Amino acid sequence: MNQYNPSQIEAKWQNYWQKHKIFAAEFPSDKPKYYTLCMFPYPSGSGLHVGHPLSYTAIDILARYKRMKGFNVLNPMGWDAFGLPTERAALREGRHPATITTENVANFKHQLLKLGFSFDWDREISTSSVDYYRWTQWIFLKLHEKGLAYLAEVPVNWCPAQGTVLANEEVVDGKYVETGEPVERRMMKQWMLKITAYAERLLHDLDDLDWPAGVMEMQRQWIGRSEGAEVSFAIAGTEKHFIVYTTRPDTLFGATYCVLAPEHPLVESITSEEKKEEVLRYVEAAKNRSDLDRQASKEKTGVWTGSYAINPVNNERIPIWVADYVLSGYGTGAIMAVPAHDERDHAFAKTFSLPIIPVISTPEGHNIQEEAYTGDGTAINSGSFNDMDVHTFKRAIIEWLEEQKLGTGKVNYKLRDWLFSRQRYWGEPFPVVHTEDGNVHALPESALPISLPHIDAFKPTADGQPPLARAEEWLHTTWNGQKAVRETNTMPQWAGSCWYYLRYMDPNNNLAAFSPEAVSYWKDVDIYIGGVEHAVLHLLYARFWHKVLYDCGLVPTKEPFRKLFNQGMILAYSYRDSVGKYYHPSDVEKRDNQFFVQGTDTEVFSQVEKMSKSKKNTVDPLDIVKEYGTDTLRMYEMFMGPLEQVKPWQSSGCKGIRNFLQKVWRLFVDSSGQAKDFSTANRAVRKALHVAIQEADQGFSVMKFNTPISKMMEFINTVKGTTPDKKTSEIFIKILSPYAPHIAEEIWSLWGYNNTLAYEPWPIFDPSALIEDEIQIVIQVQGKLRARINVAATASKEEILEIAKNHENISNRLEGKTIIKEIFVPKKLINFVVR
Ligand code: ANZ
Repeated sequence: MNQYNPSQIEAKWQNYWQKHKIFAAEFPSDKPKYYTLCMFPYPSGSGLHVGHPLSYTAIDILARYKRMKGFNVLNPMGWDAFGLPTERAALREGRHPATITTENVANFKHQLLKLGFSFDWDREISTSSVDYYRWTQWIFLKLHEKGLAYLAEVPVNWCPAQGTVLANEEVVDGKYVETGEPVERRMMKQWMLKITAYAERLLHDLDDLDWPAGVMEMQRQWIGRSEGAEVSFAIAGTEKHFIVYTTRPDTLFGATYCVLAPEHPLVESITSEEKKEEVLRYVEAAKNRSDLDRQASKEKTGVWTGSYAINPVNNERIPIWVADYVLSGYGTGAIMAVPAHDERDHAFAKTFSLPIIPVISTPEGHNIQEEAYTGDGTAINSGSFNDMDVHTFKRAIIEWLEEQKLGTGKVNYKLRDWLFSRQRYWGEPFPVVHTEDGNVHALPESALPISLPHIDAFKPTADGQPPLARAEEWLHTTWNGQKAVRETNTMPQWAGSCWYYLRYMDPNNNLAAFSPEAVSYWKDVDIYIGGVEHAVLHLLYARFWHKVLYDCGLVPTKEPFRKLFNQGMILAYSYRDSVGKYYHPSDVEKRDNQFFVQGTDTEVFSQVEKMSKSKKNTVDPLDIVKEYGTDTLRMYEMFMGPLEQVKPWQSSGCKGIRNFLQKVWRLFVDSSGQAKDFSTANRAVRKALHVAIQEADQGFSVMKFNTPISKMMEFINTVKGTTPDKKTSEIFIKILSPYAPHIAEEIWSLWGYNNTLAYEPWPIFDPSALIEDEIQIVIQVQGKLRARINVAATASKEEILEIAKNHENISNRLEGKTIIKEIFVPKKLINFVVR
């Protein structure tokens, strides 16, 4: 075997690792733990593309490094296997979601095994397996026990074509993002989780996390804490009043009208006879608009109710309007409008010619009739509060409102409770029954698991019941002797991923979700890597469940993921003709710097885009493995650029890495496939080696993997084709091993080692190796050359003088004399002038 032959080497080592369970995490263990985690994949029908291994490779390299550093590493993999896309595929293909899931998982696993990741496959989990989801149901019971799960009639996004409700994030412009099918608003009885009870902690505990600033900011925005006041407005000529929420109580004197949300309970009773028809029509129309839509819309619409409110600070009568830019689900569903200082109110006031009165001083030249002023300033037109700065004013007016019993200070959150049920089949059944008397009962733990029954029709029933209503036998049960039916909604896909990192700690436990011993050893995830698209939902939901489990005394840490890293997306070149049709890159040729469909005159244009089947630009990692080998694929993914950067894939870029690995091979392996003889130590080579160790060490602390690879390349160039000494060679193979583990294991074994190098101690960086080669210094006495000395290039003046004075040719000339001058020319010369 004189050639570097990755396909042979790689299969051999992958089998070896599997067979000997080399990467099984120890438990119990005396070693310190390190828990690395990639966001587990959704096993879709299209398999992995070269974007997936990016984060897996980075985590794998880190996991391998930590093992060599003496940690007991937990590096697991599993499947986020429930969910709507599989159910849709099942409908399309006329097959069962369970069958499709099994097939897709097998395909994903086959691909992952070929990529040489050091996962502990004995800990593999799947959220759709009953051994897993019985514990998801168990956690639901905990939530229910704590009053954090409840049924409520809520407005939902109902997609008639899919026959299910959708999450807010799944609806854009009134359409289901996956299919473009229309979505309407409906009131439905749904399971809700009270995530709002954790709003303050979810916000506060962000401060202790080592997460990307952008992700934390997105969570802060999503939680949306604001401080302000609730203020009571009387309705003129009645005994009634309503309460508004405002973050700017300091602008109360500038309120020139009020607005109720169309859904506000007072709308009907305060609307005057003449206005009734118009108002009702408006309220009806608003029903079909989503909150997002209502907020985003620049055009302001609304209707006057015919009634007036009394502004509590100046007793002015101001009109009460109904408008859909005020949402019923936020604050109190009613506002005081201050057009001078709020952009939305300003736009509305302009549309309906309502007065705009400034109450905060504006900068020179600002025309308040043309544009709202939202900045700071001092109070004007505000009675006895005039001249106060806004911050003092805010505190003072809240105090005054509280004294007058007209209002109170108030903190609000944008965060809403989590709509936790779906009218779908392929999800976790709720451990809940409904008895004939209309009561709802959470089942006891002993009733778990509630298995998902096998049914073949996944569309909701004709009367709008979820598909599980068809599972007659499963559906009917009893509760304390009473007839009962099971809950037919299922949990959303987010449920399974809320706690999977805990199950990996103790995946085969069938008496508990995880043992207290396992969780007290593994604690939390040391580093979690995944796409930034999960910045809010998954990461917020998982944090919420973790905190509930913490409150139940079931986990020892307040937060699940100590450090988070977002890898950048890998894009790919796609080719499209002038009418928008995509072509596979292999069907495209380049002529005169232009691209054409092979053998035709149809010009195509190249673009860098997200990889997708429809754009024909996905690259299968196994194709790269076939052509170049897994080690090359792994290293190229890391060498493309900083891990967090978005970058385009170029298969041809693998050639450089492949050449590098070929050089490594030839350096250590002779033409008969035997390890070459080592040579003697060389200072320059040792320096290049330690530069590479240093760069690798620093890289691991910040997830930087491209520059360490270039230092390894520099090492190979410095070596210039002669095998270094034994120690240097072994250290080099060790630092290469996390990146290109197969070739490293092979060379290691050619050196006669029988064991994997996965647990060999990681080399220790030696800063002295970086010291430049020595320099020569000329020493004179009375201007005459008397000696030459070699010193380290970094030696100080004092050190050099010391060495010079002790040199035998010098010391005898200085003896009995007095040095009157020491002439020192750095890096060159010393001249002692004596008397
Ligand atoms: C008067 C005012 C004057 C306001 C001003 C702002 C600026 P955040 O920060 O998002 O909490 N608001 C209150 N409830 C609302 C609802 N249900 N739908 C739409 N808007 C609502 O914003 C709170 C501000 O948004 C509140 O403060 C209120 O307008 C509006 F110069 O009150 B403000």
